[in-house]
Amino acid sequence: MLLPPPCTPARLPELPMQTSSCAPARRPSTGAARSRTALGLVVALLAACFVAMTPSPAWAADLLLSQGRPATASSTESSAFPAAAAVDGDPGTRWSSAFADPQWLQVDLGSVQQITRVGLRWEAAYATAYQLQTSTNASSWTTIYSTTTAAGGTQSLPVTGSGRYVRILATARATQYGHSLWEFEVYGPGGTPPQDDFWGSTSDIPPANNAVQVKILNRTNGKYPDSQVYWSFNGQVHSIAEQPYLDMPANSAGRMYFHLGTPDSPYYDFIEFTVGNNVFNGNTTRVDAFGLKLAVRLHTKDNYDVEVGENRQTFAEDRAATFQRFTDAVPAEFKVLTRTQGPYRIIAPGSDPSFRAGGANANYFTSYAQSVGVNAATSDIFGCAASLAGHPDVCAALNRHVATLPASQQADPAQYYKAAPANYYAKFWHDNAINRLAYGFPYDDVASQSSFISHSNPQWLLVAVGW
Ligand SMILES: [Ca+2]
Repeated sequence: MLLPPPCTPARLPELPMQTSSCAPARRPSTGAARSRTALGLVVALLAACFVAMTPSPAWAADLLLSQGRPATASSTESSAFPAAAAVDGDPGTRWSSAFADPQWLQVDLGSVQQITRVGLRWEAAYATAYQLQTSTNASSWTTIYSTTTAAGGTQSLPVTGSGRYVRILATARATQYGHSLWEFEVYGPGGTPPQDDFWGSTSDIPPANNAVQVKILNRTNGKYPDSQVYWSFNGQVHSIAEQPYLDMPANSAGRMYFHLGTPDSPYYDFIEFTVGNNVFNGNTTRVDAFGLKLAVRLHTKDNYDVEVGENRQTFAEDRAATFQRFTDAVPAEFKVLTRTQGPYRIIAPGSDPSFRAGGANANYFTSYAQSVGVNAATSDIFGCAASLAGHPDVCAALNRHVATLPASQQADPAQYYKAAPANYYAKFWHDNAINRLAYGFPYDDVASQSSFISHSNPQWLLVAVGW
C-alpha cells in the first residue's frame, strides 16, 4: 500500500484528524488556508489528507432547474390542468391526470444535469406509490427514487442522479381522482456544457486508466508555445508539448501548478482538487491572488458537464488589458493590488500591506464591521481569518457588503458589492468569471458563489491556461 499522497498545507482543513480531508477551497480549509498562509504557520497534517471524498449535500444551495421548462404528461383531467402547470412556479395552478393508473409527468431540463433533490407539492389527489426517474433520451429511464407508502402533502426528496429528462411515474392513487401536483421541482447545481469551441476537440481524449484524464490546454493566444506552458503535479513537471495529459490516480489531492516560459517562472498559478475513487472535487481560486487566467471543465461518464474559471472575454484579452481593467474597475484603495507583486500577480487585499496593521487602509472595514458587532482586523475580514475563521456567513456578508441586510437578502447575489466597504478584488473576479462564480475570498462558497465543482463518475478534466 502506498503512502498517502501529500496535499498542500495551504488547504488543510481545521477538522479533526480522523475525519480530515483535503477538500479544496471548502470553507474550513480555505479559512484555514488564508490564516495559515498569512501567518506563515507550518502545518503538519499531511497524512490526514488521504480520505474518501463524499460531497456534502449541504454545500450547494441547488438551483431550481425545472421551472418553466417544457413539461409533458401521460394524460390530463382537462385542459384546465396541463402538465406545464406543475412547473410554472405558481402554487395556485396544477397538473391533474385522468382518473386511472399509471400516469407520468416529465420535464425536459434542456441538457443533462446533475440532480440532487426533487420537490413534490401534491394536491389532495396524491399518489401513494410512485417512482422518480431520469433519462437522457426520454425513452430509457433510470429510477432514482421509489416509494409505495407516500402520504402526499409537500415532499422534498434528496436524490442522486443525472439526466436531461426527469419524470414521476405514479402507479397508485390515494383517491378516486387522478394524480395532481401543484408543483414538480427538480433541483441541481446547474452545470451547462459550453456552446463554443474554446475547449477544442474532446473526442480524442484517451480514456483514463485511473480516476480521471486531465488535459492541459494552451490558451495564451500565441504568447507562449506549447513547449513553454508547464504543468506540475506531485513531482511531475512537463510542458504541454511534452505531455498534455495526466492520468490522475484516485486519492490524489492538492494543487496542480502552471508556469509560463520556464518551469519555475514567476508567471504561475494553480488549481486545487481532491480526486476520490469515483469523484472529482476541485476549483480554481483567487483566494490568494490572480497569477494566470485559468478555467477548468469537468465532464463525467453520465454526461454531466460543467466549467468554471475566467470567462471567454478575459481569456481573449491581453494580460495588460486585464490588469488595466482591474485598475479601472476598483476603488482607489484597491488599485495597489496590481502593483505590489506586479507584473506577476494581482494579490488579494488581505495580503497587501496597505490593508494590514499600520497600513494606510488598515481600518478599511473597521466601522462597518463594528456596526454589526464584529471587531476584527481588516485583513482578517478579507481573509476570513482569526475570529472570522469560524463564521463563514458573517465573513462572506462583510466582504460582500450585505452584513446589515436581512438574511434573505444576504443570500441574494444581486445585492452583493453594491457599496463600500466591500471586497472589490473579489467582485472583479466574479464579474469576469464563467457564470460569475469565483473564489474571491475563503468563504466565497457561502450562497454557492464559489468556483467549486464536484461530481461522481469523472471522465475527463480540461484545464485552460491563459495569459
Ligand atoms: Ca403550479
